Order: sequence, then structure tokens, then C-alpha cells
Amino acid sequence: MQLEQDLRSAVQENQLRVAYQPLVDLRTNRMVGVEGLLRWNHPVHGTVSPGEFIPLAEESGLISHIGAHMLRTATRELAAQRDRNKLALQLNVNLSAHQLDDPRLLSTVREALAETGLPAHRLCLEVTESALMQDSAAATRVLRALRELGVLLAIDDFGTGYSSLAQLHSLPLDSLKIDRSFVARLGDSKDTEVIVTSIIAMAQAVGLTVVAEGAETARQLELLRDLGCNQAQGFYFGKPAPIDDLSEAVRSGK
Ligand code: G
Ligand code: G
Ligand code: MN
Ligand code: NA
Repeated sequence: MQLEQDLRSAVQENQLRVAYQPLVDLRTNRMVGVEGLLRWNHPVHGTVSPGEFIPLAEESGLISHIGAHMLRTATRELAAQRDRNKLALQLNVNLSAHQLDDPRLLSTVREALAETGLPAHRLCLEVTESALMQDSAAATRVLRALRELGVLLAIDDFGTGYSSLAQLHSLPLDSLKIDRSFVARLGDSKDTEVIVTSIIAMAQAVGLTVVAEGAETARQLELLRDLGCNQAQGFYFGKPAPIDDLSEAVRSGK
């Protein structure tokens, strides 16, 4: 398949870039971190979404190569940003289910940190609920090993799968990201507000930092703040953008 061929050369040709989206602390209104999101500038098709090419990378076995490239690029860019602007931001990077199965993952993470000097506790790896549920015993082992490197771990898209917080409690997690489908309905649906309230309460009771994804309106942020949500991310604060746009990307919430 042509797109798969193209993906093989994309890393070499430097067509894969990382866009960064701010993570904002809801008490201080300050940017505390960024999530790095892959972007592919395809020479013919233009920007191809990771929603399209990550599955392709997984099917073709290119994911560990691309994942390593992503980690190296994002840690390098963030470490440079840190030196330039004296900003000690957290960097979040997504991992797919296949990457959790990859025996090279640990050394890839260790090397990216060593090469760039980014402190381990500034890197947060995001895994989805569904990735964890595929083989939870194996996933738990990998997460524990990553935790031993000193990196933080987040569960992403929470609420879209079928895991319970009781199951999550046995995993070495630091934060929980509420899926944006819930945030989108905040303010319109009382049921959603009840669900989000209980997710926040349960997650915080087991010591997790709670992050709301996909916050687009001041109203949603006001509700999230009232519910005690710790951090938020979304178009309201900024769209994913190149690293150099970061300082301008954040608009303070009310
Ligand atoms: O940025 P966008 O909304 O297009 O992302 C679509 C999906 O691709 C999201 O689920 C996001 O988590 C995923 N994604 C973005 N960057 C990466 C990456 O570097 N690795 C993996 N595994 N998934 C990514
Ligand atoms: O699955 P994950 O949460 O990693 O995916 C992140 C994706 O969510 C990115 O592709 C990003 O473009 C998208 N995203 C970030 N903020 C918003 C938002 O406020 N609204 C919507 N609709 N999508 C968002
Ligand atoms: Mn994510
Ligand atoms: Na998510």
C-alpha cells in the first residue's frame, strides 16, 4: 500500500513533526505542561492525522520506530524550550498498545531522557484504558518498569472503555484524563455532570491528578473548576501547535 510505503520514508525525510497542546492548572491558570501530538506533513496529501497513520504504523510494525522518533523529538524540543525560556514544563507523550508490548520501549525511554537531559519526572506517558485492558498483567509489568525509571503515567481517554477505578487502583498511575466526550456535554447534561463529579472524586481519592480533555468553553472550565478538577487541556487554551508558538498559545482562563 502506497501510504505505508510513504510512512516508511516519512521519518527519514523528516515529515513527522510534533505539535504541542498546553495543559493548564485550574487553580493557578498557568500552563504546567504540554501534550505532544504527532503530525505527518505528507508531500502529496498534506497533513495526515495520527488517527489515520498510527493504526497503519501498528499494522506494519513501524510503530516502535515512529514511537522512538516521537519520544526523541519531543524530549529534545522540550529540553531546548526549558533552556531557552526557563520553563519547567511536563511533557506528555501517547503510547499505543503495541508500544507497551515492545521489549525495546524501556531502553527507548531511558535513552531519550539521557540524550536530552529532560528529568524523568517531567515526562508523562499516556496509555488508553483499552490498551491496558488487552493484557492487563503484562501492561502492569511494563508500567511498573517505566515507573521505576521515574517517569509519570497517565490513563488517557478515561470513560470510553470498561475499566473500573478499582482495576485502575492496582496500576501505578499518576493521573487520569477524562475523555473529551464527557467534557463536551458538561453544562448541557446533568447526567454527565454527575458522572464527571464521581470520576473526579474517585480518582482523587486514590491519589490521581485529574485532567479534563477537550475543554472548549469558559462555561466548561468554570464547571470543571467547581468540581475540583486539577488540570485541563483543550482548544480554549490552545490548539496543538509547533513548540515555538507555545508561549503565545496560552490564553488565561477565567
Ligand atoms: O492530534 P489528534 O487529535 O489528531 O490525535 C488523534 C489520535 O492520535 C489521538 O488519539 C492521539 O492520542 C493519537 N496520537 C497522537 N500522537 C501520537 C503519538 O505520538 N503516539 C501514539 N501512539 N498516538 C498518538
Ligand atoms: O486521544 P488523545 O486524548 O491523546 O487525543 C488528543 C486529541 O484531541 C488531539 O488530536 C487534539 O487535536 C484533540 N483535541 C485537543 N483539544 C481538543 C478540543 O478542545 N476539542 C476537540 N474536539 N478536540 C481536541
Ligand atoms: Mn492523549
Ligand atoms: Na485522550
